Amino acid sequence: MSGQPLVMGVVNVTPDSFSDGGLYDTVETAVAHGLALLADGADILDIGGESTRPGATRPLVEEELARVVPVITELVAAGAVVSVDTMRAEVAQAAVAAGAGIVNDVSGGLADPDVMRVVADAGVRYVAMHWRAHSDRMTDYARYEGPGGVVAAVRDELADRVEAILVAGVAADRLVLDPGLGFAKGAAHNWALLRHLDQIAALGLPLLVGASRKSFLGRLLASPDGSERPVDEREHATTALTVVLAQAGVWGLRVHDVRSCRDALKVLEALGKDGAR
Ligand code: PMM
Repeated sequence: MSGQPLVMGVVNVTPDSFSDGGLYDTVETAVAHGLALLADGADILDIGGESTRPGATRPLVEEELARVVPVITELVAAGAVVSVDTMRAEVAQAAVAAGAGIVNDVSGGLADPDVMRVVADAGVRYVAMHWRAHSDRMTDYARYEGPGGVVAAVRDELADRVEAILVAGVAADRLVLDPGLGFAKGAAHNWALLRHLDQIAALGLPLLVGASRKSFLGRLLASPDGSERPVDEREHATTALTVVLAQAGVWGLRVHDVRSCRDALKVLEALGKDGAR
């Protein structure tokens, strides 16, 4: 089947996300941002209340609920397809009750296995990302020394998650995988995964990729003195990856700037070069 990737716009209702922490951390600013992303052409809004930047500490579950549920309720009422970015069953449950149609679990069910039960019971879509540990210690786990390196490890660890998720009762046609760029991965690991994404796609499930503004792009674009390009100046590199990933046939792109992503996809469409998914 030919088609363009779905564009998932990021709404981080957090004080401390790496890309936009503190910009949309009230219900009003988060909803306004979500509506702006919708106007820019987002297919899905991904609402998150926990920052996963390296070193981040976790919010209380009550804090996470208070951040995301009112925002989801309002954006669903505005007609958005909403995904909730959470690793907690309690939050996934409340989000689904508020109308979220997708649970985006960066831990792929490892942090709180009950998330898989919530997803199975609700029949919603489940994005399961490759993950090894919470953000306060994930850099300790960025080691891939087995044969095949990071690509084989991510493929095999995701295959294990698929098995557990299906056993938990999630339907295979509800499942999307994500290689988890930047999660227990250094820049070289991210590039290797992007170079060999076909090996992850070979698991036979749709892929979501979140490359937008991540620090491996900041490092790629570093100034001669070695300082990383700031987060808000990584958009052109993000757009270049949008083009490459769309042509690789991914199911979805998780991005902060929906407009530039949508523009790039329009160019591909005009050229008849949409990916196959
Ligand atoms: N990255 C972040 C948060 N959630 N979810 C998925 N599925 N894939 C990702 O790559 C991903 C994610 C971190 O980025 P942010 O702080 O800008 O949200």
